[in-house]
Amino acid sequence: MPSSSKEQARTAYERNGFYLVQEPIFPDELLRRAVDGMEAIRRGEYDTGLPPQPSPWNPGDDPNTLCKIEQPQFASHAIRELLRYPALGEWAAALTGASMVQAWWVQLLVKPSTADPEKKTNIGWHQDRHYWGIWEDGSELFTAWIALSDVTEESGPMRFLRGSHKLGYRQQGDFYEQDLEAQREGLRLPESEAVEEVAAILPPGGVSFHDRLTFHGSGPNRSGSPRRSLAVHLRTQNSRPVEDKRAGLAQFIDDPELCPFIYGE
Ligand SMILES: O=C(O)CCC(=O)C(=O)O
Repeated sequence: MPSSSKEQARTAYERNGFYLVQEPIFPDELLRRAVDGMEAIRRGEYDTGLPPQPSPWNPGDDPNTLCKIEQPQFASHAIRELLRYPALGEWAAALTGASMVQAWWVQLLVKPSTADPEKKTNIGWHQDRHYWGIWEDGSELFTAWIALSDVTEESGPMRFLRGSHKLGYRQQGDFYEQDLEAQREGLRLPESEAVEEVAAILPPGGVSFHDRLTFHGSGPNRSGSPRRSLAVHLRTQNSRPVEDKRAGLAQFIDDPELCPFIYGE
């Protein structure tokens, strides 16, 4: 990427609290193997010999509910390779100006296509910071959300509230809330801040990046095929676990095989 476009991308990321890379940054063949790896994990097959971490969705669970599996890279060589693909770290560093970027936690997400609201496939409005109390306040933390299927308006794309990262930590929001409209009404954002909702429309291999304070959520998938992604939670050199403890979501950061440094180091 020429340095002038990098600078523009960084300025847009800082202004909006998210950035969409709407062209594939991974080779097709690697994407195909990563999708196969995701499906193997969903069947309980782990080619590394290691299982993922305890997860809300487990092999054999209803395929028509939201599938969320924690640390899938533990269990799949192809997913490990995808995380290490240089363009991912290069984008992460370009947007933040970081000298080091580490992938410290990953979530596999499959949102099935269903018209049944009982299946609870929505993801409620939230700021990731709400779930990341293990990190010292002010730590530079963000997410790369890798699309592994075509993410269209019909497939329940992630939606961002533009500029909401500037509102600071609001101590509101819930990943598991299903009624996004009512929840958004109740967010109690300052009236002076008109926040616009932006859908993260992405091709397979496209990536969206968002700040830990940017409100986001997603509605139902009505596309007829599953929406597949990996949410890769990242940190820069400007981050530290509380009391430097290796606990909770920060427990694996000293293991670069499982939590790779994707830029610098
Ligand atoms: O996949 C979604 O719709 C939301 C994912 C999410 O909350 C995240 O990546 O932080």
